[in-house]
Amino acid sequence: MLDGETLKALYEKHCKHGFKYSYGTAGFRYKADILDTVMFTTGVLAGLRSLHLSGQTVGVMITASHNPPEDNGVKIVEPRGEMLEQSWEKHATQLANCASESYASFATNLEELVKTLKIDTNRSGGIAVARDSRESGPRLLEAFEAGVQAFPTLRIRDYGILTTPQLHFLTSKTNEFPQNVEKDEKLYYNEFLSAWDEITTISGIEALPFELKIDAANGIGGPKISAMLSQRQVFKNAYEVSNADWQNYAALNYCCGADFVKTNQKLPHGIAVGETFNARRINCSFDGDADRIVFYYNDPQGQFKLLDGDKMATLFAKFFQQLLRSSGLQKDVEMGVVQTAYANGSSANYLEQVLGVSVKCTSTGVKHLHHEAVKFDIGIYFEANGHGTVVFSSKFVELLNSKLATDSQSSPESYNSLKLLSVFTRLINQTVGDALSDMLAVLAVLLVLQWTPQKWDEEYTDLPNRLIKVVVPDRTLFKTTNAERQLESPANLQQEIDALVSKYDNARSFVRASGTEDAVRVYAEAASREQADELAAMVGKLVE
Ligand code: 16G
Ligand code: ZN
Repeated sequence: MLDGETLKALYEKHCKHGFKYSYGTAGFRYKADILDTVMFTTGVLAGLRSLHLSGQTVGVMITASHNPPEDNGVKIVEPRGEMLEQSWEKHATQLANCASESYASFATNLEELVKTLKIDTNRSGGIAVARDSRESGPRLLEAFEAGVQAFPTLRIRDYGILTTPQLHFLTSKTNEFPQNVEKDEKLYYNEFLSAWDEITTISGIEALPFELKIDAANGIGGPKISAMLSQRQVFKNAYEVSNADWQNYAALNYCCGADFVKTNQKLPHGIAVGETFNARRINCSFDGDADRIVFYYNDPQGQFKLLDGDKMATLFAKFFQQLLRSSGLQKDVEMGVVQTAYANGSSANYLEQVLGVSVKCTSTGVKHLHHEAVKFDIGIYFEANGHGTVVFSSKFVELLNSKLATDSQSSPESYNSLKLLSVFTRLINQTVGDALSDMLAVLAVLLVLQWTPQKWDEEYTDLPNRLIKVVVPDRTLFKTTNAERQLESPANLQQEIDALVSKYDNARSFVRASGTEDAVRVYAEAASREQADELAAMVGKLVE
């Protein structure tokens, strides 16, 4: 470990005083100009984490996702690509707050951590770091790297600008693959494109039978999706990337991107609707760091129709259920869908009543959903906002492989289904929700089923819903229970909400404090658009 004098000099160069930080739903996220201290301590903490995990490489992503351009943030990724182990979040928060107080306080806290976590600071370890396209990224990276220098035995690999899921993927491959395999973007593209190639072979297509429009939120997903799709002839002339101006910092997430489309339930800037209805036209929006995606189309009446995370979860559930049946595996494999309170009531109803699939509800944030999803053999998890993926248990993958090895004599239908299931375990980025891989997976399902976006949408009809944001003096007063569906405090507020909800048809509403913004969110759904809007507004008034 670095001597005190040198560490202090680095601290003084990068740290400022007087702020209070908290490692929230997706790491630290604030206005970029107050983040230097946090970046420095996150460098130290990521180093500690790697040393604690016997020197395995830990990932770090500098991003504020769908937030406005002046924000930034940072999150730590576990060696296998998952979110930081929950018990370490408090260490991250504490170290940042001590550093924000004084060097002495920071140094004492660091010493305590090393001691209580029994960390051997002389061993070697590794950090893989990347950032999204924000202007503040390079400055914050510098503060982060200064923090990592606290442990001179650590190697840093700086990947430059990546999407968040690319960083998760490369972190996990760094630990999984031998040293002589180059862990770079090529590895990432090859992984998903080679699975995609099998889909095109199985479906026998030479050209994508969709007109695909991609809104890249003026973020890093734009150049990355182009780099990916341009490698395959099948996409030639079939897609167009809009809002791809990732070097125009101010344009990031502005009037475009997955969050804008989901929240406003309308087309983003830069995506126009054709004059005439085209059943094969499909649009999608990424968020700024390309870990979320939502799809949408305009129906024959010209009406905007959203295909969000719930629609993706239900599409995958239906598809995998069919494949499990036709391959004779449905009795051996447990499939489930994990959602949050934001999932549309109709989607849960469709999954449980129509498909007969088990549904679990967790708190918001990928780490909660992922944790529940890995309990299934096929765990499908999506937040309504488009953040999600599918995870497959190793037991399931082994079963598939052994069936594929022995079942080639069985019916062609069953063998084909086994093959498709196997391809999907490779087409989907299991480490985390990934706009690029999710996009390919959704297109693949539509191709195999020969469905149009409208056909996909017709499986069930969303209940009209409204999400609003209410700024309150102290959002920490809002404490929830039952996977955020009910309030515990402030006292009596839940009863008042329940009383309101009972006045509307088929209605539901809940309130929770945001983990990424200083505000409280109110969600309401009901039988009609007017009722949903009115209910959201009424509950919003109660909360104010
Ligand atoms: C973060 C979460 C996202 C969640 C959102 C909720 C991760 C990687 N990201 O962006 O999943 O939907 O927070 O934001 O977990 P909110 O707490 O402000 O509503
Ligand atoms: Zn994101």
